[in-house]
Amino acid sequence: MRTTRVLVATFLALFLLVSSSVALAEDYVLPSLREIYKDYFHIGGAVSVASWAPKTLVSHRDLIEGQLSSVTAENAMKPDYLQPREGVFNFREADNLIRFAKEHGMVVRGHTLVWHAQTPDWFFRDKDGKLIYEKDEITEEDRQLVIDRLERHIEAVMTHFGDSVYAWDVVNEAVSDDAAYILRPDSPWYRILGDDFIKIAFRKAHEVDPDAKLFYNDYNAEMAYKRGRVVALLRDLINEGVPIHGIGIQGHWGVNGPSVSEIEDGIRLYADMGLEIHITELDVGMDGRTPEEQAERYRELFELFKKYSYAITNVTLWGIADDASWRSNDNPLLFDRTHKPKPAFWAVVDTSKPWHVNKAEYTGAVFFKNGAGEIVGSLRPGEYTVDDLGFDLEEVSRLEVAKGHLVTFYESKDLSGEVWHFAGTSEFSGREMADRIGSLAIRYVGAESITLNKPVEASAAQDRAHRAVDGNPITSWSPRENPPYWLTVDLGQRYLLTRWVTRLQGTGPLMGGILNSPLNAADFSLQVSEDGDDWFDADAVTDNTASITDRDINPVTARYVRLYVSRPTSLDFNQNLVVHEFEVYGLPSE
Ligand code: 9MR
Repeated sequence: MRTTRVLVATFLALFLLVSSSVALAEDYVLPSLREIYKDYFHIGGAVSVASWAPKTLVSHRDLIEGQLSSVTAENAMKPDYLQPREGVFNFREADNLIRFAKEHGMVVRGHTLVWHAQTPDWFFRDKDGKLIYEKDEITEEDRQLVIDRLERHIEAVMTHFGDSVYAWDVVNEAVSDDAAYILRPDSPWYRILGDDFIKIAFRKAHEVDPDAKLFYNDYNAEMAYKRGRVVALLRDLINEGVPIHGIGIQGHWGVNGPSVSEIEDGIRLYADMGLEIHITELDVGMDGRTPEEQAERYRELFELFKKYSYAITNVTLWGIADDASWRSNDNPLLFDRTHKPKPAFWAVVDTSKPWHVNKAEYTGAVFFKNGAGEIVGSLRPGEYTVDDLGFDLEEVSRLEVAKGHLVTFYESKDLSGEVWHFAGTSEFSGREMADRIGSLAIRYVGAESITLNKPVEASAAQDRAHRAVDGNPITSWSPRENPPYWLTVDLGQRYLLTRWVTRLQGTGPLMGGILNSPLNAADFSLQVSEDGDDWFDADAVTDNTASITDRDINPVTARYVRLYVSRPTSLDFNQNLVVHEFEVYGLPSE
């Protein structure tokens, strides 16, 4: 109880601080990740400038300018683009990017000098035009020819760009996915030069530009199945005095994996070797999950990156918006196809709060609409008197309150007297109310469920009932006989309830986190009570198949809440209910 009071006091104090700077939110300015992360690391993005790819430098320019402090050419600095034929260089598109970066005070990561892919054949042909790596016998002359080309490419490219490129992926993706080999055996570089090509490349790069930061870049470099081989390679290079400064962890991930702890183990490993770390190609595919789940995943990842920001100095996304991503079908980026910020973007804006709270602080937490459904006004969290709303309350006939928020109207101008609470979407008669309202407050209700670890009582499977409120998405309460089933939580004091969430069978490890399933609870309600005896429905869900339900309710005061399940699945013959979490959100009520 005491903790709750303290929390509420802290919340109110923060709230008052925020409210002094609130304004009408309609004209919101998109926050800039570059600014938000400037004390942690560069925020980068892969940009396409190559003539055969959609040019995001043009089509996504506003976002690139607004969000990034680092850019990487998605294709235009790869060997096939820069030197399509021996001695014929094409720097034009890359130079455009460099010019753009200079104009905007951004750094440039160079990607990539040596790779098995996107490298033209001529690098590997002997003087008779035969592919050297296909020959039965590779002569010393063949090897020397390839080494010369490798070195000449590095020299020409790095000399051309000079200090305009601050870090280079010198070698890309050389390590094998197969435990039988350290290095990928199918790479033409490896087939001709063996292990040597990596050392030769780094030494040459350092010779050409001793100030450039030189990186080894790879996918899955953080993952347990592969990182042992990457570490072995890097150790070898370091022990031999090869100039290498950092590891590029690409970060082509998904909502389902790899786990944050696996990534953290990888990051720690490289940080402990004294290497600088760049996350070079971050994108997080949906894996069939919801945008909210993708947001939560991005939030966790950026929290992790901040924790290791002593070693991580650049976090580059592999693109800007989902319409121009190499994994476009999996919508892996922070902006959607129409270039609007996604929940994932808002999650990254401040990793200490849920995405929807960050969003509401910028775009508005309450939208006031008229009879035609047009927005009359919108307000950020804060306190207001009716006189300084900037719009006419009488025109309003509908309220839309952002998830997790509560708007309270007060009779008098100093937030006192009779009160009216609203959450979610509600009808609101501005014409009737305008005369009765003096002030209003818009609050964020809190990130923590008020059922968390509170005492529970269940109709069945009592010994496991606490698992529905333990905050652990893996464990569950799972009664199997004689529905209806119910689970009561004693909140310990009265709360004003605004929202409830259920995480059902489909969210669990056995179901692999799917969106919908007939095995999810079908008919159930949130019941509330002041005394634990008289109950009524605060909200009811019917014919549900969703794995997660997340619902705003008309604010209601209660000391006890109950999840009441009348149909445990959509299948008549199946009575098995699985509830991983039963969450309720609200503010302590006096
Ligand atoms: O995003 C790049 C895509 O436009 C190219 O068609 C592709 C060709 O290989 O390369 C993509 O970028 C890759 C990067 O250079 C290295 N790591 C994996 C990236 C995604 O495939």
